[in-house]
Amino acid sequence: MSPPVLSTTASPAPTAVKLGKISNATANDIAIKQDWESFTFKPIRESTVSRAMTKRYFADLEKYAESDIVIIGAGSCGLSAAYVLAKARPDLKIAIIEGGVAPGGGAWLGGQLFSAMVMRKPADEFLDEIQVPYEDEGDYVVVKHAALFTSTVLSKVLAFPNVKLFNATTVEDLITRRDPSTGQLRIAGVVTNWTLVSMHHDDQSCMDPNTINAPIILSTTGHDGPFGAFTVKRLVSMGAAEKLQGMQGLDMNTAEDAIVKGTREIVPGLVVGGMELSEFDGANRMGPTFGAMALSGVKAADAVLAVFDE
Ligand code: 48N
Repeated sequence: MSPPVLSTTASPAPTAVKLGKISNATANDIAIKQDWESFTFKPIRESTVSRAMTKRYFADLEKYAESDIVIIGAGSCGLSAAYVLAKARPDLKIAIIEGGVAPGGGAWLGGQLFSAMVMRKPADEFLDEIQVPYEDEGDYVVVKHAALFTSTVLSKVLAFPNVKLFNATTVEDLITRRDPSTGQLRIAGVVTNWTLVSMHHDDQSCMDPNTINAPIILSTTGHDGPFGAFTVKRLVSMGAAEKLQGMQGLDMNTAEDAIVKGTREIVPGLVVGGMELSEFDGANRMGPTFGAMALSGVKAADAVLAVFDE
């Protein structure tokens, strides 16, 4: 594709942005003809922009205060699960809480600084489902850039009308219930705050959190790190789990099967998937292969939906 050629001769006629030949389209099909000399946007008042954003955000906060499903962590596992859940159950309200401004977790690069993403079969079936192209290498496939997978699954998740992503928002605690007769703990929602506030509770006056009630939570907060493995660590600190087994050394073949097979509801109301599970179960890490993240998300969605089938 030849680079766009901007016509440089000033002329009274509209200066057209002439695009080079792009696939079968002609320049006229997609050229944006503007009279750049007299170009101007439609007028707006700053408060209109503010109201356009805040009206929608606070309507979403009100709507998702009672969610059907909360997913903690919009990494490759959480997003894959969100895609399956949103497509399977358009009647359910799904809130995704993501601590970073940018969702996607560790799936923007394939490994170290290398951009290609490897997924072992049968994870190619998920790539087919979300229509991400790849090179077939026999037992595994290669997506030419990890960001192609992550941006594609993210864009499809965000397009579902029953999904709301709350990014730059951190889950800093869990809502819990105790069964009055058995005393069994059940997770019944999440406690959230702006991530910047969550990061600075120790050095600024207390700012209380917000809450979201939901009958089922899927936690996919990744392996240990500044924010990683949040939920399983919180289970331990509240005495709901004895201790974390801790993620083990790298062994691709062992790790990926263990994570997918181990994805499950670990306490009533809480499903854990992805690398967060390796901290809980003591599974190996797999390093730069992502098939287990996608399929752990698919299996997590099954575990979540089972709650609604009960
Ligand atoms: O990408 P991650 O960290 O987690 P997963 O499990 O989706 O994918 C893991 C994968 O990227 C690997 O680690 C690969 C396969 N490597 C394995 C290996 O051997 O090293 O995404 C977790 C997301 C992040 O975006 C965090 O910002 C977010 O969860 N997060 C939270 N969001 C809200 N509240 C929290 N408390 C929280 N903690 C983490």
